[in-house]
Amino acid sequence: MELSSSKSNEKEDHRSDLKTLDLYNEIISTLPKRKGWKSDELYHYQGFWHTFFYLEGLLSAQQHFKPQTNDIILSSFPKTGTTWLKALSFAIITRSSFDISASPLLTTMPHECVLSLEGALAHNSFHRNQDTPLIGTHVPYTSLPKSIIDSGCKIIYICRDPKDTFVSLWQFARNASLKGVDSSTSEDADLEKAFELFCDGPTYYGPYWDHVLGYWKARLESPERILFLKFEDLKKEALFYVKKIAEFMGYPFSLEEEEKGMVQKIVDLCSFQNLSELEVNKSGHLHGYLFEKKLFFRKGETGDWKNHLTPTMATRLDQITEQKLGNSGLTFKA
Ligand code: PAP
Repeated sequence: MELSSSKSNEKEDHRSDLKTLDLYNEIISTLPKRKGWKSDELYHYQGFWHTFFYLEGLLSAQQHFKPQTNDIILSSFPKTGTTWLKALSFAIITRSSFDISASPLLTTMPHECVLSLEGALAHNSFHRNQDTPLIGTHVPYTSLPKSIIDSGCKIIYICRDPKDTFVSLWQFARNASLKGVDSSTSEDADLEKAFELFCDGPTYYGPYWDHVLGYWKARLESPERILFLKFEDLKKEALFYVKKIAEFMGYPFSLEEEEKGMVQKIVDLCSFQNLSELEVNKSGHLHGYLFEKKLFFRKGETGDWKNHLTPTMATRLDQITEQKLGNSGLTFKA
């Protein structure tokens, strides 16, 4: 009896899931779209460009996601330090449950420790790992589910010099294409074409500058709710920022922990050198995705744009940054 009723509930759920997907398809089909630099179509929704998969997830999150009050949202534009921020935040939060030598980060990729709101979570009916309050997202501030804004849960945003962000994104897309993630031709992954699209806006979650500005403005209004970080600062002063992240999240280090070198241990555990050398991050694919995990660990440096962009390209990106962020007080000066 119990079994059959739960089976019929499952059937009901499945039917309503399918109906909802139909509805999302219908909404998405009405949106302006254009081709991205790979073969995917990008859809323009609430001022930003999205791929179908993540947009479906976003629509679902906007409709269904219910945060817990202690949730902490780790937000970023792609390739600005998401994996690093996830690793650091996860290590900070779990340090009292696991010795560093037994950290789940040694056996689980950061993206699998902290799931994505519009990715893995949305596409799995928001089934949560109750052990962690951390949720990752690339969703722009103005498109975050109202439930997240209303709940007042904390948000940590990380951004990065747009020149390095673009190069990292381009390299990732290019390498993913070469490994057969899609059948795009080399022309599709062409640097100049990718560059033009990045500058104009139609790139995953772009325009980049509007994404950053959305969180920057929100942070100016609610500094107690939003912590705004830069990849470059984290590189320069990791210890300082790890302490800052821990305090902001409500997991500050005790004096005793500091004396025992806990902050440094977390910095070391989550360093590019350490994470990129772990077998779990070197081999296999991200669970549920076609991406190889190693693609998320390329160089982990600042200033790699100098090896890829022409001076004209660099100047153009700097000019757009100046024009878009000029009055905001936010800069990416070295
Ligand atoms: P995502 O948004 O798709 O998850 P994200 O993690 O933000 O990607 O970006 C990957 C970049 O972070 C890569 O930069 P690069 O292409 O310039 O090398 C990657 O190497 C870098 N990265 C990943 N882990 C770390 C880390 N622990 N420390 C510093 N940089 C890192």
